[in-house]
Amino acid sequence: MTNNWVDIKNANLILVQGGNPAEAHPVGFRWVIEAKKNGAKIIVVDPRFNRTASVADLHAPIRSGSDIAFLMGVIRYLLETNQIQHEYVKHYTNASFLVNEGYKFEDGLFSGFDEAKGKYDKSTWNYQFDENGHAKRDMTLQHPRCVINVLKEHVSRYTPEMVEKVTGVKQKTFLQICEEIGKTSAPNKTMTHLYALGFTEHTIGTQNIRSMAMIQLLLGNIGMPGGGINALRGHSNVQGTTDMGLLPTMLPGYMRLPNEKETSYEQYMNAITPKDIVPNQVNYYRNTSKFFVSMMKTFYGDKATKENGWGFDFLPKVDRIYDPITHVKMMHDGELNGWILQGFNVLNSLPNKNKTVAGMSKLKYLVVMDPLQTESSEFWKNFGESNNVNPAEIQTEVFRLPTTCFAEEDGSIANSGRWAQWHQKSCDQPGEALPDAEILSMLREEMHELYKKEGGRGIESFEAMTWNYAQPHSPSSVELAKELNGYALEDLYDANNNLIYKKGQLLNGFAHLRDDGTTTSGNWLYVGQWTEKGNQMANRDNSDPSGLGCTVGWSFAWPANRRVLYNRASLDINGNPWDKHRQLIKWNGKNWNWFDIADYGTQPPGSDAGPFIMSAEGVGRLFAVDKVNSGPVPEHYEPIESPIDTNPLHPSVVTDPTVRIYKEDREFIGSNKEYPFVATTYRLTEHFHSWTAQAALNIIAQPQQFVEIGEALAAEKGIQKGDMVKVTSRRGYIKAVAVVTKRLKALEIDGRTVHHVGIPIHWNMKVLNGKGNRGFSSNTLTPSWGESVTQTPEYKTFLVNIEKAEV
Ligand SMILES: Nc1nc2c(c(=O)[nH]1)N[C@H]1C(S)=C(S)[C@@H](COP(=O)(O)OP(=O)(O)OC[C@H]3O[C@@H](n4cnc5c(=O)[nH]c(N)nc54)[C@H](O)[C@@H]3O)O[C@H]1N2
Ligand SMILES: Nc1nc2c(c(=O)[nH]1)N[C@H]1C(S)=C(S)[C@@H](COP(=O)(O)OP(=O)(O)OC[C@H]3O[C@@H](n4cnc5c(=O)[nH]c(N)nc54)[C@H](O)[C@@H]3O)O[C@H]1N2
Ligand SMILES: [Mo]
Repeated sequence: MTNNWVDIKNANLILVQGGNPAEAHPVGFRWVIEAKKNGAKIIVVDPRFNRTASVADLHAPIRSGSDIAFLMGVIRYLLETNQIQHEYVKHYTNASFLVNEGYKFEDGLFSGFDEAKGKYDKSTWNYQFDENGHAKRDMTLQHPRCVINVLKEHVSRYTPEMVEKVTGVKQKTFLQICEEIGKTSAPNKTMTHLYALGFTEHTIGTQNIRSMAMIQLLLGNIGMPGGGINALRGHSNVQGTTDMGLLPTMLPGYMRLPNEKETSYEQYMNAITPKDIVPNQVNYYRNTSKFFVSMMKTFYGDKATKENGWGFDFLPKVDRIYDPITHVKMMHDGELNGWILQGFNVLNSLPNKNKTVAGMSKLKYLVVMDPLQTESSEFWKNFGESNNVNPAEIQTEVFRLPTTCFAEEDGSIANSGRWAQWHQKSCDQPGEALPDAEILSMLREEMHELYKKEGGRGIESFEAMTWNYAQPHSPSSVELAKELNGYALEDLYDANNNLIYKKGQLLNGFAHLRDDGTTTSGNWLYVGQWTEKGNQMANRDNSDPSGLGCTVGWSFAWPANRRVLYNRASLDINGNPWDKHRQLIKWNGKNWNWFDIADYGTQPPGSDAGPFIMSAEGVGRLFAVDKVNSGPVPEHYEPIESPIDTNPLHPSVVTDPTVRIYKEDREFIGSNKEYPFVATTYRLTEHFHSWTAQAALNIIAQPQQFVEIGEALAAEKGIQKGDMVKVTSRRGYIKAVAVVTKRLKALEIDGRTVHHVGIPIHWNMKVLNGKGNRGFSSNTLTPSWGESVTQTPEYKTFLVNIEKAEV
């Protein structure tokens, strides 16, 4: 979230598009209700009339996978009707920047497409530069190559008629929503946008989010209390795991691992540190070397020296993408022998379950670290139709290492609003379970012994690793939290030669990190979480002098305990608030800190430096220079499995050409002749993934696997509520009870009637239904192709057929 949960109460309009917080985030949803009590309107754009829609002022049923057409239509409306926050757009976005003359968009493709590689050469997706290497701007916004004019031209095709044709949202409803959104272009009105997987789990996920961010920039809603673009995260600490770089190609604090071609520290650092392209900007990522070197000092201690590029050669180098879908492919190709699943129930979570099972059957060994007995650890068992395998043919050896769960450990959890909150252990774990950190440490010790005996590749990195814990086999949460925060390795002095830290002291903030080897920090974003004053994550003062939910005495929010990111954008360039009732920061003669911690440093009012300090331009991007793989501005592409076979905007380019589809997965693409209905998968409040399957109260509340269909589809197929149905995709089939509902309506798309089939995700082969039958995994049906930036599979839009099952 750019903002935080409590801040939602400050919004005038809440747009929920791409999520269902009433069901998936019922506790945080109280802040939506608070906003409603304060007079806010709620709009839900979702294929289903879900529980969030039931408390909304307006619900627009939309075809799953078509949000970009809707959002580009909104941008067209805002530009046509002149409902944008002009001052904000002019000074705080790249609207005035001139776009490279070589950039163009024609017949569904951006400039630079390489047909053979299926990739874009992004060199024209950039600005025009002057002789000093600075981007050219026209502050009058008149030049035809100004970003705002290029954008106007791009969105001109997204008329209300086109929006209806692609998305199924009636023009009247669409325009009603546009009108409400447009009102928040007033400097003292804000919209917040809440989203989760309805936006991300598509082959166009990154562009969905970008579209919304662009709308919020045009309206001047980013940096404002009650505004922002707010990702509602999934598992309680998934925010923390991404911050810590748990993706296979990432490092902590959103730095990427070096790739194979980067052979030195200097080369790598040069590639990941943005150059100034507008003079006098904060460009905070200019400090990347300080974050990186401090992290390497944490990883490798004295072994990381200036001479060896801070231990650059100890790091693994990336040669290809390593996401779980790729792991499964590698198993099929015989390139992967073993897999460690730590808190990962792949049989419930990865797409195309039958392919996953076939891949795992080729593994020599599988290690499952989990507090529960999971489907994945029993993938080799025959569960009848829902897992039809022959155990005799599967030679994979499975090791189960039972772990504790959060309530059995001390530690911190970072929520969607970036608050790291400390919690205490409530009870001991049962049986042989051990904390994850202890299991990993024991594995490390065993590996170390083996290395000592046998040697082998990677021994240098392994031996260079620091491991300074009181009990090396069992690091404590406190030790780990302090290590992440970071220390001074020497006495440290500021520019005026004043002592700021004595050697060995914990650091207060990332501004003190250095790239000369005198500081450590496991993750620059978390510096300040545990200082010499103690554990900041355990702070529990919820006083709110701002009245805006800015409780800086409660927990630690990264970065630097800031509650609203880009908060400098809530004031005009002279430092006057856009809304005097919504002011979090103000100039105090030295800096901007007031109720909130400002992210703008010490530039006085009237400074040239833009408020978007993390972009080299200092402004928000309405045109994304060379960042996104599928285009600098979002464009509607059909899902890989499309119910209409064409793209009404450009019939010659139907789907996004950059989507990642492995060759063998092409045979799994279903056609709408065989599979005419659009399926989408989602959550129910009463279950958490398949964890709750054996918990009596959850099973009582929601006993049986079901799928939802609208009345028109039920009538067409002769299905009655309560009938057992079979839902089939090109990947496999599931059986479930039919729920026939008014909440899913047939939509008219490009002259065709399109029906949705709604499939909750919680059942699996081990999960019992009320009658003692096993369930089926919804992921038997879903496809493995993924988005070109994140590789996220298209879980939310694919094609199925449905028929009455023979009982
Ligand atoms: N009770 C409970 N809560 C949970 C979880 C759980 O299992 N149980 N899981 C947690 C996790 S890991 C996560 S990531 C979050 C997920 O939180 P959410 O993303 O909110 O949950 P979902 O139910 O997967 O999907 C949200 C909505 O997206 C809609 N949708 C589908 N396709 C589209 C589309 O193309 N466009 C639009 N606009 N909407 C679409 C669906 O109809 C659904 O209403 O929930 C978390 N909270
Ligand atoms: N079709 C479809 N598929 C989806 C989705 C969808 O919307 N539709 N959503 C996707 C999303 S958003 C997500 S997040 C994934 C979820 O995919 P997974 O991450 O596989 O999610 P879970 O089923 O929650 O499995 C996590 C496992 O972690 C274990 N666990 C809990 N606490 C601990 C701990 O402290 N230590 C260890 N080692 N283990 C622990 C749990 O017992 C559980 O078995 O599924 C994805 N798959
Ligand atoms: Mo998730």
